[in-house]
Amino acid sequence: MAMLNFERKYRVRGGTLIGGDLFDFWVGPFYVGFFGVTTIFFTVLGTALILWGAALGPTWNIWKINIAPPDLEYGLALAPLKEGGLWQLITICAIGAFCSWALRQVEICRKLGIGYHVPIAFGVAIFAYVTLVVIRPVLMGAWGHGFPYGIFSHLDWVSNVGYQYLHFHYNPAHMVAITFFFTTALALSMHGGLILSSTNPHKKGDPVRMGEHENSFFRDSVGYSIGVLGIHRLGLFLAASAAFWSAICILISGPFWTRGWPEWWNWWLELPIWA
Ligand code: UQ2
Repeated sequence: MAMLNFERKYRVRGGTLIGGDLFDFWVGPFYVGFFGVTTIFFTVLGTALILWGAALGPTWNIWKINIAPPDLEYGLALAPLKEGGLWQLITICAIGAFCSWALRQVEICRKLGIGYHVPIAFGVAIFAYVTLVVIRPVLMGAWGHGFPYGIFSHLDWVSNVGYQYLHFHYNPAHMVAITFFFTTALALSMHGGLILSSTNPHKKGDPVRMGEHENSFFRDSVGYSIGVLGIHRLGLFLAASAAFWSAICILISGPFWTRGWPEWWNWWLELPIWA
């Protein structure tokens, strides 16, 4: 499996963004590259720092381990390691690993001569994470506004920050994000269902059905087919939009709106047409 014959054809030299030929090789099925090395570096260092933070106590209970950001009093300064400094270093490692991974995807795209859709899509997820732990904390003036690294602790953070704005479901960008998440699930289930159904003809031994049957199903049922390429454009748009509006909904909470989100809708009641 490690050396299918198509791999020999596509394992071409070049396309690297940095370092020339230095790390331009494969280990088993994996492309390495300069950014493969930096991914490993940040991942190993970040994981080691998480383990160190966990070892500082008070628990090894996997659900309760917590590595908290610095207190708000530290503002945007570096904090001592045991008082949020570890969180700051782990955040740097996480961003370093995520960006390295995206750039490694770019190098692979360049080798294959294909578009950059995958790294761009992954970049939206990175943007959502960076919004939570860098952009919003910087706009609010303290690293302490980042979320803590821990299973229960990050859930508590989401709940507490939500209640701070009284009722987060009234946040208009949150509404848009949720709508995109639901529509992504709808589109993906329709697509997965359609492909599996056309690949499974009723009679055993019949040839599998392709695009024309797929188009016909939706023409017959809802009067419209978006097409075999179009469904993937729609899927990428819906999923990237879900992540993008998630980032926007938390970004505007604090830096641009500090009161409860239900109150935001007063603009509707205050329209001059009601006077
Ligand atoms: C489709 C098509 C596919 C698909 C799907 C559709 C042949 C294999 C799922 C149907 C999609 C439609 C009608 C758009 C739905 C719109 C939203 C916003 C959910 O037509 O082409 O290709 O997988």
